[in-house]
Amino acid sequence: MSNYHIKHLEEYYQVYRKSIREPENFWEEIAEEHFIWRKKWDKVLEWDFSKPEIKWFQGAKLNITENCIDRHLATRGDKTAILFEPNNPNEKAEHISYKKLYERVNQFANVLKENGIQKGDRVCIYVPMIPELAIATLACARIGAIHSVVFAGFSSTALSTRINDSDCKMVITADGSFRGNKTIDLKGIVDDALESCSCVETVLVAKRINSDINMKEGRDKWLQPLLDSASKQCKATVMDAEDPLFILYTSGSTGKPKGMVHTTAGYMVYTAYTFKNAFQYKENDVYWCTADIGWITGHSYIVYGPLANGATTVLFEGAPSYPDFGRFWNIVEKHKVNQFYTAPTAIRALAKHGTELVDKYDLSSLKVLGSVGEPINEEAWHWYNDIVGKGKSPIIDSWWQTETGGIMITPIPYVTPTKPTYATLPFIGIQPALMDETGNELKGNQVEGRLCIKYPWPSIARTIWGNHQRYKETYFSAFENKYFTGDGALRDEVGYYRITGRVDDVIIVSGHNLGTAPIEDAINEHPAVAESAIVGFPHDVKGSALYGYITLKETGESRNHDNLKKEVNQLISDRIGPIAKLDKIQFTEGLPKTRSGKIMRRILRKIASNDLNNLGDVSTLLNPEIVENIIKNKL
Ligand code: 6R9
Repeated sequence: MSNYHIKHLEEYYQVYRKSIREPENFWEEIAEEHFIWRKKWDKVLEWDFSKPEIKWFQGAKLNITENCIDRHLATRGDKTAILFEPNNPNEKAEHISYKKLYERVNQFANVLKENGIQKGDRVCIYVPMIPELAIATLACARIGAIHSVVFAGFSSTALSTRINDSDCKMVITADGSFRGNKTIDLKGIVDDALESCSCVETVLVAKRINSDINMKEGRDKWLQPLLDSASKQCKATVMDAEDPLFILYTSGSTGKPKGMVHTTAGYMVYTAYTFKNAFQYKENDVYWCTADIGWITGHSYIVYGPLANGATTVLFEGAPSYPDFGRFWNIVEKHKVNQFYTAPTAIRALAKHGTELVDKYDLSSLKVLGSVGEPINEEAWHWYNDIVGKGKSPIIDSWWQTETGGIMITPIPYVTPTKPTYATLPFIGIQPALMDETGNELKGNQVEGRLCIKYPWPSIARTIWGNHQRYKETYFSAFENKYFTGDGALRDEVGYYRITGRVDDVIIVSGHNLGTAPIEDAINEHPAVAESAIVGFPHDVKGSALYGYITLKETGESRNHDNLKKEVNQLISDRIGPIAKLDKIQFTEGLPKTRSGKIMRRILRKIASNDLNNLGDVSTLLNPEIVENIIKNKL
């Protein structure tokens, strides 16, 4: 079938050129051949980045769940759709077939309807990584309700802000969640949040940890009895191509979180197509993405992309460290995982514990290793490539964003030769541009600038919920007629892209623009270093100077910190140049991270600049306690 599954580099270039020369014809062919529609479109694309307005497949009618579930029933009814691996390794894994998924999604959808949810209503899903999370998400899509999944590790304040911002009528949650050997009182957090949310009428509660919780009369209902008595048939609501499918909040550098709105048809087409190619998924492969469905990575590449291809997708409830740091590899062996997709932060955390826990398991099923979320530093890349992949499973370092809906720059495994720390080539249909500060596009290779996209792709977010003006200002105002990503990147001599970090993290030292990624990359090459983050702080002469926060590997061996500092600066000097040497180096036990594993350089920057009264909300961090610790030991 034409162009759907790319198999070699020449084909990539050929299909890429076609997708750029005739984008509408290209996407129309993909949409026509690989999805089911209640009605086809009248127009493939209409767009104007100055408004901004983007519409794909206008006039088409469809339901995404018919594409993700119903159409597979005839050929894949008994195939596992979702493979649930519980937190506790001794609890049995659950194989949910496409047929079973169909029934469970329909039952859930009927429960939503019976509880007053209609097309267009917003439903907040605050559920841990258990099957109900994916099923609730799909159930909303079945009846055209707009889901807003909030990561079930967020605080009650973060939750209530998100519920109120999009006026959710219902919250779906669980009594609690497991995380390693701990439990979290989710329902308690929901109760707190709802103190300040008058829009919520109903709370559906899944039972997971069997804890004793309060149920508010008239508002809270146990989910299971409702599901048990619901019909296994639920007609899919027919949606317009541009009807919102979901809202997903992403934090801005300032102000309240942005509710990115994704719509139905374009999102479906692009996530399915990227999934198939970026992971080279083949029928009967077992695919596992370790992200939480609370992030875009989970939406696009645990739920929608894999299911639209009839894939088997693993849903893991637990943590990489439980019962020990070999858990990921244990699961790969147990379920014979073929494609494995995780984040650099996880790779670094696991690499810290050596190779023994990897070597213990049979990882021969692995064919593709993916990385997403942050720049992957060279050392982590090699560890992943050599130790986990044994040099035979290509790494796809995939760059994309909540706003882009799907993978934008990535190697295609077994097609694009990989290069450590490089996301390599634009995906089919993606037209990147590097811009200088004055708004000129940098043509040719061996240039570095701000990363923009020149032309719409099907899964670009269409707006920010309730604030189109902010959408325009954030993404379409920095550079005329271009989507601005907020990231910096360079293009090497063969046209490969390397993401150098957020542009707001760029540090100007004595007039030189320095990205965070290459410097951290050099530091992390030191055998004693586990992780590092660098930020700028004001300096009389240089304008800004560099402050490095470094965590060390747990080797047990005691190291002389003064020597280490010298060695680290020597490495930076060798790899980048003396200009990038650090003025201050603080060794710390951890780095502040977001729940999705991104280092919060904003907080580190404030600490380095002594701006301690202005740290902002640290409660949504993974490890808020580390902030105090870093302040106490600051230089
Ligand atoms: C999918 C996701 C988006 C930001 C993005 C960039 C960083 C993501 C990356 C990467 C370098 C990669 N990022 N993937 N940086 N290399 N392969 O993570 O979405 O949570 O919205 O974050 O993450 O800075 O702009 P989101």
